Amino acid sequence: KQGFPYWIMIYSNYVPHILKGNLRGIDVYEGQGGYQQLKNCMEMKPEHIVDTVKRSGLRGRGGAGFPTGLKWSFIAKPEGKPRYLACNGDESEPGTFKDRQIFEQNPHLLIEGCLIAAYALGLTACYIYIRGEYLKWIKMVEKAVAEAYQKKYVGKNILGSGFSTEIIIHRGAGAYICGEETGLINSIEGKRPYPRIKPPFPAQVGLWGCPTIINNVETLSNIPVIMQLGAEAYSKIGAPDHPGPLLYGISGHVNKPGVYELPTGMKITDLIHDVAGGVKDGKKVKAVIPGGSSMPILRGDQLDGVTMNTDSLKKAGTLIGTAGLIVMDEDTDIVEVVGRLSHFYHHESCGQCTPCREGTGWVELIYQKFLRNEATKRDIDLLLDICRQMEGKTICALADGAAWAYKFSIERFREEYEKHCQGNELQPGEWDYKTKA
Ligand code: L3W
Ligand code: SF4
Repeated sequence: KQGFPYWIMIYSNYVPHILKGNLRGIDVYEGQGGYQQLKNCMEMKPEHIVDTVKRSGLRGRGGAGFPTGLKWSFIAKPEGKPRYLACNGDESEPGTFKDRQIFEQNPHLLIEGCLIAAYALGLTACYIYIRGEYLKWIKMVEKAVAEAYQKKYVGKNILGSGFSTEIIIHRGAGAYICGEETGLINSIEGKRPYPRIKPPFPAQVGLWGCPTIINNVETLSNIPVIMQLGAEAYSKIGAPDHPGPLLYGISGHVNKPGVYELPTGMKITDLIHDVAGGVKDGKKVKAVIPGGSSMPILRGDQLDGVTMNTDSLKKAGTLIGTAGLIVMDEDTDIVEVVGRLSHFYHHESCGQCTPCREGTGWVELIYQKFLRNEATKRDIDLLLDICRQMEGKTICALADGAAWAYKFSIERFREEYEKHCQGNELQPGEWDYKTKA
């Protein structure tokens, strides 16, 4: 909202596709050509839709950046079993707040995306899973779904096509782990949201043992856009390795925090200085986390020329995640920031895997020691060792994301950790981790 007139001034040649202003009411949405793509798709062969999404180059917007068309093509089609869609709107990653803009401004775009996916993949029902704290947005989406039912876009024999599917809204209850796709499946099934071991992937064995496609809210909202523009035109928006419109959520020490829709591949420095109005009080950037708290942190002096797409971010040593940029100014205490995150990961760990359950708790205690200025340099290496024990050794990516937050902040800001150790020498007999390991 805050950024809308601002970026349009700078990037006047970019026409928004997703956040086009308030299209909440179905009449307004239809007035702008809404649900036309669903009608067109129902005249097409389902395989053609899957192929179009594949050729568009769309990658998942929920964190992993997995190619959407490829995921759709993995769906198993066992005889006699229904297939489902689960739309992941359990937006909970620190620094990520873009899906709620879609719920608020353009919920019918998401619903149309779900319905096109349902038709293309022959799905019996679509579950839209929304985090419990988003009560205001849940009500908005509920209203939009009721409108879509009334107009016969959802339900039995949609628009007389013979195709039927249902949309069910499911509320979360406040746990981050419900956003992990298999935790989300368990949650919808009414179970404790413990992530499941993969494989089998949900596309083979998902809700109630049936094939289930799980896509993020923003990913599904891109589907009508692809069908309207065509795969070729869509693939030319933004960076070729990661094309399309992207919702950048910019927070932290910037003058104009907010959600901005722009093409992928924007320079991080342009996003901070032009789009988000620069750093508060003219200060310098010390650090940026580019895609939600689980993605590796970058130093301010690493940002030159880095753009928001898979290849460029990989080269810089990080990932795009949810494109939620957390900007930190020169006065930020990185140890304090990561210490705060250590509390988050410990609190949100579901506790199934020992390295995650014990590791996140142990790490939080060590950060508390740093923040009391009681840590020694040995604790820095101890943190790195715990990260090694956590990473790649658990059922889901929560432990990896946590380990990355600690590990990369040490690798890239070791001097900040050492500052918290000043004056605290190793006691005689205390094991010097670095020299003995
Ligand atoms: C069938 C195969 N399907 C992969 C599917 C898989 C999933 C997708 C990506 O984590 C990210 C993570 C976190 N047959 C398949 C297959 N798939 N191979 O492709 O899979 P994966 O494992 O790379 O990622 P993931 O487990 O889904 C998601 C990051 O998100 N993150 C952010 C979370 C926060 C939000 C939010 O608030 N909106 O999303 C948290 O850590 O780092 O990279 O669908 O089934 N052979
Ligand atoms: Fe649970 Fe952590 Fe294991 Fe994920 S890694 S399943 S959150 S204990």
